[in-house]
Parts: sequence; C-alpha cells; structure tokens
Amino acid sequence: LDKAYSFMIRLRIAGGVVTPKQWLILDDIATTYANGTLRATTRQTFQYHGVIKSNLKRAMAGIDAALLDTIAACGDVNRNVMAATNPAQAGAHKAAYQLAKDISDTLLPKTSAWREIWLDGERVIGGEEAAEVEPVYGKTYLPRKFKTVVAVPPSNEVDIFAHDLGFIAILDKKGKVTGWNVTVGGGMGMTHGETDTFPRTADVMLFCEPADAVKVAEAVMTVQRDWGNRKSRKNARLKYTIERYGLAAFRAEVEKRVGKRLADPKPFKFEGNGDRYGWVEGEDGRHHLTLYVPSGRIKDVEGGPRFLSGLRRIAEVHEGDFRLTGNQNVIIANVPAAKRAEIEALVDDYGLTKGAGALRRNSMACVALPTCGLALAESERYLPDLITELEESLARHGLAEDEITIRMTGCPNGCARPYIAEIGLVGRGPERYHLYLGAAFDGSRLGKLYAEDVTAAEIRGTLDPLFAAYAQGRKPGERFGDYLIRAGYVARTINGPDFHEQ
Ligand code: SRM
Ligand code: SF4
Repeated sequence: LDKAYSFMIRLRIAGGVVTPKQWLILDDIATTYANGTLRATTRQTFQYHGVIKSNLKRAMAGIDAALLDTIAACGDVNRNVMAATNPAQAGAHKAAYQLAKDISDTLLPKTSAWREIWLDGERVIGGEEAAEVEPVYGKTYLPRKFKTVVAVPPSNEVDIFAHDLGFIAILDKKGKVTGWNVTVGGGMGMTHGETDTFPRTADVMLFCEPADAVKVAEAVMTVQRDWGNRKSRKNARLKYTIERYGLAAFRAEVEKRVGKRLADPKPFKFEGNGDRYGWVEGEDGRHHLTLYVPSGRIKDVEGGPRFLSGLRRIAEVHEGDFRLTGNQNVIIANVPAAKRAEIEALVDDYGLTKGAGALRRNSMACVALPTCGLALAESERYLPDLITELEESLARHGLAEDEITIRMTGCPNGCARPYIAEIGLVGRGPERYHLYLGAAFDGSRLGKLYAEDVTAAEIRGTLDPLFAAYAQGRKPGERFGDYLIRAGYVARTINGPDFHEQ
C-alpha cells in the first residue's frame, strides 16, 4: 500500500474573479477530494488542503473542467496576478482586471507539462527544446518567485508595496484610467536572525501609458531574470536586486528594454489596505456585497456561519460573479437590483458575516499549522481568539470602533503581510511571536520590532498600555501606527535595509 501523502493545491485565478458555475465545481472538489474547505488566500485565489495523492489527478481534472489551472501558482515564475476589486468603480476595475489578465497571460510559462502530467495530455516538447517554448523564461526560469499586482486608488486592498511589481491606476476626473504608476521591489519574506534578509516596501518607479503596461511588466521581469541573485535564494527576490543596483540603474535598463524613456510617477493617494464590507452600488447600478470570511476559510461551522453551503446555494442562483479579495474575503459581485433581496435572504439564512468588529475586519492570518510545514507557531487557528481578547481591551479604552490593522503569521515568511500591518505578529516558536508596530494604515510603511518573543499570554498585556496611550494622546484622525512613532514607542522604518535597526 502506498503511504497516504496529503497535498495542498493552489489555483491560479488572475484578479480573483470566479463565475458561479466555476464556484460550484470548485466547491465539489473541496468536498469530494479535499478536506471539505476552500481556502481563500492573501493573493486572491483558492487553496485546497488535505488532498491525498490518489485524488490529485481527479482534483486537477475537476479544476480543468472549471476552465482553471494551477500553472505558475507556485515556483520561480510570475505568480497569480492580483487586481483591485473595487466594485464601486466599475470602469477602473475593468481596466485593472484586464491588465492583470493580460500580464498573467503574457508572463505565463508556455510549457505543456501541466496538461501532460495531470490530464494525460500528449507530450509536446521538453528538455533541450524548452528554451524555444519559453521565450520569456528560457531554460532557467527566474531566480525566485515573482509577484505582480494592479491597484486602483484610493484602495490599496492588493497591498501594492508588498509585491515585486505593481501598477497603480492613475484616474482622470471621470474615474477613467489614463495610465499606470509602476512600482518595483516590494516583498515580505525574511529569516529570523539574518539581517541581510528583510521585508521591503516597493519603490514607485515611473509612469506608463496603458499601451505600454504589459511591455513594462515583461521588461521588469526579464531584468530581474538577468540581474537577480542566482547564488543565494535568500537574497534572490527583486527587492534585493533593486538594493544592489539602485532604482535609477534598474529603471534605465527597463526603459532600454521597453525601447523608450518613460515618464516620472504621477501623484496618487491610498487610504487603506483593507476591504469595504457590506453592500455597495457601483457606477453601473449593479450591487456588490463584500463578506468577511474569517481567515478566508470557507467552511461550515456548527452553530456558526455556514460559508461553504451558503456560498454554494448563492452560486446556484447568482447571475453575476464572485471576487476574491487580497484580504481573504469574498465579494458577491454584479448582483442586479432585482436579485439583491434574494441574495440578502440567503446570506442571512446561512449566517454569513457582512462585517465584524473593527479590529477583526482589519485582520489577516496565514494558514500556518497544521498544514504549513514552515510554521513555527499557530496563526489562522489562534488569531480569532486573540482578537476577542484585544477587542475587550480596545473597548475599555473607547477604541472599539477604531480601524487598526492586525496581521499574524506562523513564521517570518510573511504570507499575511504582517510587516505592513499596524500590529504585526510573527511566529518564533510554539506560542511565541515577535511583535512589530508602527506600520502605516495604508500599507506604505513597514513596522519595527517592538517586543521579542512575546508569549501568547503576554500579547494583550503588552498592547493594552499602548491602546490606553493612543486613546489619550492621539491627534484627531491620527492612526495607531503613526501615533506610536510620534509618541516614541517605535522608530520609523524608512525601508527594508533599516527594518532591523532599533
Ligand atoms: Fe506564502 C511559502 C501560504 C502568500 C511569502 N506560503 C508558503 C507555503 C507554500 C509554505 C511552503 O513553502 O511549504 C505556504 C503554504 C501553507 C499551507 O499550508 O497552505 C504558504 N502564502 C501562503 C498563503 C496561502 C497564505 C494565506 O494564508 O493566504 C498565501 C497564498 C498566496 C497565493 O495565493 O499565491 C501566501 N506568501 C504569501 C505572501 C503574501 C503576498 O504575496 O502578498 C508572501 C509575502 C510576500 C512575498 O512574497 O514577499 C508569502 N510564502 C512566502 C515565502 C517567503 C518568500 C520570500 O521571499 O522569502 C515562502 C517560503 C519560500 O518561498 O521559500 C512562502
Ligand atoms: Fe506557512 Fe510561514 Fe507562510 Fe504562515 S507565513 S503560511 S507559517 S510559510
């Protein structure tokens, strides 16, 4: 008998858009071949957990039947491309989604291996000929993973500063996209105790016209392909390439490959990196409902919300689409006015949450234990209880309705982007976390290590005096992260290289 190896499967869903028909197939796979849950990730796609080896091929065939795949969801390639969901800004969303799709298609490896392996497709080409079929990647692909996102201000829901490559929509007065600011060199992962590894917020490098955007994406990725560090995987991401060569030299090489000089970035403003919950009506008269899904885990909870069966039931009657957000939530999008009451009734019947307390709705936790082999501490299974404790503390200081971002990860890889949350908790060992504070609410500034190896039992006690001081001492409208810097609790992090300095 073969051992019962169990696998995680990650899908590629550019821009996080899923049709109701696809949803129903994905739900079937979750209940038939996985652990009965769909896990919305921090990068707008789904993961399945607990797929045993003998079910892998069947699950992949199901994914193919949904006209989806898992190509480039992992590996040293351009990963799932994220796009702003912005349901209220229909025109800008369309442009952002289209750009995400175009970049995803252009930078997708052309190999037929996925079909060959999983769907018993005919072997087309391989080995020596690989370079011919991989015009962008060649035989050696990229030095490391590469992540691309598209944002539409004022929302930074895709966390543009955490990614290798980003496009920020520049809008005219009517909300039309006139072009894109291009960001480069963001990333979260680091290793505890190794200060030559660090998270970094992306630089805003240049502005490009819509017609040049895909060419710019390809140029940025190929410069990283050629200039990136292939000797040390720990220093191979684009953020380290930018640090080594400098932004000016990197930009010059990108412009050379695009074949023209490009303009300097244009002004833009982000207001936050969270989601807007509840119903919103778009410019086009369509209705959109953002649901808060705790840690993106779509499952049925006994006596609690039944996300799995509820969203399945909704998919059976829904005429629009679903959108996964970069905050692990789900939007029931493009609901015609006449259908809104029916959807609303189903949401109520199944106890789906349209919101939560202010801290919880601004929270994210990575998967961590029990499935992540790299986890040093709990995250998804622990953060909800910690938030309950912290909410009591916040309420005592009159801060129950204040929006503060909190994120937890089970290790320093930073899968829930903790270093750009105002409260960042990063696993060190069982029930031990480093506490980072002072990041910006809009995700544009990294936090700083405030307390080392705080035990789970100590977290509330460590934060409570800071909540008290914030409630007393803040200026009107001042954010928690900004206050902690002004009041001297933590130093401001300029960017990656000074992240570890106290
Ligand atoms: Fe991640 C590795 C889960 C977003 C940085 N990440 C992993 C693995 C595959 C563990 C492994 O290599 O064995 C985790 C699977 C756990 C499990 O049991 O499912 C994992 N990462 C996740 C997800 C599911 C977290 C979540 O709770 O939603 C996210 C899936 C994204 C997706 O849909 O594609 C996820 N990972 C991220 C992000 C956030 C982002 O991209 O916006 C980051 C930080 C940004 C960045 O890349 O810098 C991130 N994951 C990492 C790293 C560190 C990379 C680095 O540069 O150091 C690793 C480890 C590695 O690559 O060596 C990693
Ligand atoms: Fe696993 Fe670490 Fe990523 Fe959490 S941050 S999912 S523990 S790799």
